[in-house]
Amino acid sequence: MQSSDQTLPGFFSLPSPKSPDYRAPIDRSRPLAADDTCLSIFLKSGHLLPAEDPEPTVPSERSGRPLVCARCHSLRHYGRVKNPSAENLLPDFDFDRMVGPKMVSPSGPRTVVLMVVDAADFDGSLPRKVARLVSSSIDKFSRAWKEGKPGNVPRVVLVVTKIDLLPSSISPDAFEDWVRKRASVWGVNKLTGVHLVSAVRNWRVRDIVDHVRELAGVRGNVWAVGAQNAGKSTLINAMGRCVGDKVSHLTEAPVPGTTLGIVRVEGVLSGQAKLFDTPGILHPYQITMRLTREEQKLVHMSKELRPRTYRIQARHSVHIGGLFRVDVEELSVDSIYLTVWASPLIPLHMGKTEKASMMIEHHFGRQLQPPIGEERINELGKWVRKEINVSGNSWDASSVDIAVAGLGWCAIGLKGEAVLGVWTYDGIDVVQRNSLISRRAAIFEEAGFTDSKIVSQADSAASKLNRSTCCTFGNI
Ligand SMILES: Nc1nc2c(ncn2[C@@H]2O[C@H](COP(=O)(O)OP(=O)(O)O)[C@@H](O)[C@H]2O)c(=O)[nH]1
Ligand SMILES: [Mg+2]
Repeated sequence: MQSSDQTLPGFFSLPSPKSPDYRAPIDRSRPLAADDTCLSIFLKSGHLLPAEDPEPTVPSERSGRPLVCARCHSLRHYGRVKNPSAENLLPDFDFDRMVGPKMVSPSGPRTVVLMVVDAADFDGSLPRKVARLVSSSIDKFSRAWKEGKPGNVPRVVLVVTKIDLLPSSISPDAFEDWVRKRASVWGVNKLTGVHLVSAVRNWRVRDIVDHVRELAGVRGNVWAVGAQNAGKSTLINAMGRCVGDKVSHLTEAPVPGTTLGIVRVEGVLSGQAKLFDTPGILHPYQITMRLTREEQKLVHMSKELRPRTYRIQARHSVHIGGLFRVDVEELSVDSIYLTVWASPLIPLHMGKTEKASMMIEHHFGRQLQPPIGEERINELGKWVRKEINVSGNSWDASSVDIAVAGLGWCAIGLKGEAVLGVWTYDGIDVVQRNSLISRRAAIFEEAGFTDSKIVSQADSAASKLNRSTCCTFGNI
């Protein structure tokens, strides 16, 4: 933290007046310790010191209130960073250099990898590079172990969080089965455990604490890893609440990149075992990474998701905001069911594919948000098509999902075959997978725009513009 320039990250304004025994919040003569909850660029660049000096040195610790920098204060209380332009000054956290080698060292204390994945964006948020790294070191160290050489085989615990966003009707056993199969597609198949939790609702968090404590023993290192915004800090705070209140509170916010460096969390594990929160891994293929804060608010899921279902024929298209479009190009049957699972704040549109290309020109950035504003369309990238072939054998349930990283997914139900053209911005990941939720809405959506505040505001702005144009012409 620093107190000299409030436009730069880490700014902390000193309280005044100061008592005679006041001591500066930061001893600038030494680097910050690894367990400081607000981290500076020091930590981002990896200059960690073991936390050896637990003496209270700052006034807020004495008063029992945690010391936070202006950035964390703004994130905690207002859900946004204090100075967005200063964010660019923060160097990217080098996960491969700073965390990777520590997680897979052949000797030293046992490593437990707590892989945190967002239930509502499973494929987009699963940390693929961590998956590859731990899978290869499990293989390597298991072989070494068998040959009598040192081999510190990492234990991987997969935590699927935010399950409160999924419909409560979902069966936990079927969901766990789905999670294991999906994880193994990404190479995560040697799991020590799978936990399905909600950190905000405190569902099954205690089980993780017990499991992780057991795995870490008295000396192990537990690394919470995951994509930005997957829910790591919220989960660790919930774990802390389970064990008591002598736990450092981490800043959590719906803003990618909230946590800046490695944070050692005190009080959750026993003995000398250590728990570390890490900065989210950047997944450039998640659409949220390209959105502004206001656009992210529209995409952010905060409540249990409700299905929005269309019965749709060939040569028709469904838009999810101005971010994703599905064209039903060819069908072996009359129609298919398409169910959108995404934030209810995103407006949808269904209509003929022949009119879809003019939707970009006339409605993206207005009725179809995000993007907010037409000028944002080009900033999001090139609008590209990918072909997906799907087949199914039931009219009663969705069988295939088309998941869009960071956005949600479309579930498809059909008894036959279909060729779909899916459109989004270049580089955004779109994957086909077995359906996570097979049910659909009881009442179907109609053609045109879905009812929403965004659509009605854009419509009234457009008709106002039309009226004023008519008046102008009328006066001529
Ligand atoms: N609905 C729901 N939201 C969650 C849950 N856990 C985290 N979130 C939200 O997800 C966003 C990112 O959480 P955070 O812990 O900061 O993610 P991190 O970047 O991985 O540390 C915040 O808006 C959280 O409130 C959960 O269990 N359920
Ligand atoms: Mg965090």
